[in-house]
Amino acid sequence: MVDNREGVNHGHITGQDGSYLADFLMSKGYEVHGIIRRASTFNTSRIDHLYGDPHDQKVRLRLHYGDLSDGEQISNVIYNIGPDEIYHLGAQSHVNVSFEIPEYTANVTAIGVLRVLQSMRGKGGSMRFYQASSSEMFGVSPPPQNEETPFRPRSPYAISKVFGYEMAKHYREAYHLFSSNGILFNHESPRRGETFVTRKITRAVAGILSSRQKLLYLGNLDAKRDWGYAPEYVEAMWKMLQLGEPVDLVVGTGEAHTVREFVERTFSYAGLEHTDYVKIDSRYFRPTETGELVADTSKAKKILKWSPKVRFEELVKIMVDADMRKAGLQPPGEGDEILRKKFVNPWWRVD
Ligand code: F7E
Repeated sequence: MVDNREGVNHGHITGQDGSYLADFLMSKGYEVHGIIRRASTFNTSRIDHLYGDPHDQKVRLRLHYGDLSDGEQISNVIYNIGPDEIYHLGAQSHVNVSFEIPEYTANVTAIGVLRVLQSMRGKGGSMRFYQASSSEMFGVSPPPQNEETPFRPRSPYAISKVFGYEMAKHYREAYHLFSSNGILFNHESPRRGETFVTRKITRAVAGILSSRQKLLYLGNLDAKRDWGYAPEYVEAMWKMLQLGEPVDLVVGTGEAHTVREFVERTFSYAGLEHTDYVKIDSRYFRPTETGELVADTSKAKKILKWSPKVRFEELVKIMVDADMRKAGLQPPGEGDEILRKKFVNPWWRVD
């Protein structure tokens, strides 16, 4: 256990990865500071189980208001806390939405990284920085993709992520910051946002079974992705910052499946016939799609000694069980069983 260490989990502490990372770091004894955006509705449901009364001196999770579009505030927070580690997970992270709001996406997802790096540089010291880079950056480069694969991004989101990646590298080379890029392929969980395709599908199944939803509208069923289980990926993030040197690493499962396969597995696990419920709606097609994205994780296996335990079909079951439970239904339970077998003492709250 590491005591008295601080980790700023920047930006998306309220998101899927931020909430798991907060679980993980707190289980390691870290004091965690997260930046949250002001909203008129509560947006902290994923971290409520970690949050205590801020008047209590022993509370090890602190939240600060801030926004990646506001460099001064980011700089103040970093200056005042002086963290040991910064995990930069904040972004406008929805690829399809980035076609609708490209300027906002570039401001937050691209320039946001620069704002954090500049603040770190200004503060000085030996902070370590993790940049949430994305497999989307590979775009139409043929699979499998590794650290040497050229970026051929296909969306404002992916282009913004390439900027962030290059900046993280630039600050490492120019100013010797400990700055690492984790190039993560898709990673999912019951905490995944409801508009990403996996969660949209598993939630729809629970909605159909509980008569709250009739049909599921989707876009490109032929898209192929490398889907892993999110808690395992935040461990890889942390491991990257414990290395002797900063690195850029690809993190994924090495196995790709189509959206259609995800649909088929999800519906059949829940005892439904997908052809009765799934319809295609062109609004979910993107103006440009990536090619097949599949990770070549040889470098991560060697350097990090990291390899994922949860495979595609298991991920489906874990997500369906959780969504059925949330809908007040009794799940088949195979997902729960997989979790019990593979993770004896999970450090995260199992949903
Ligand atoms: O789409 C297809 C869609 O939105 C996956 C983000 O975390 O991972 C994520 O980006 C695939 C695409 O994730 C629907 O066309 C079909 O090919 O779940 P997604 P994403 O775009 O791969 C990367 C690594 C990130 O960095 C991102 O931040 O599914 N698809 N029908 C659909 N996608 C959505 N969302 N909705 C549909 O109805």
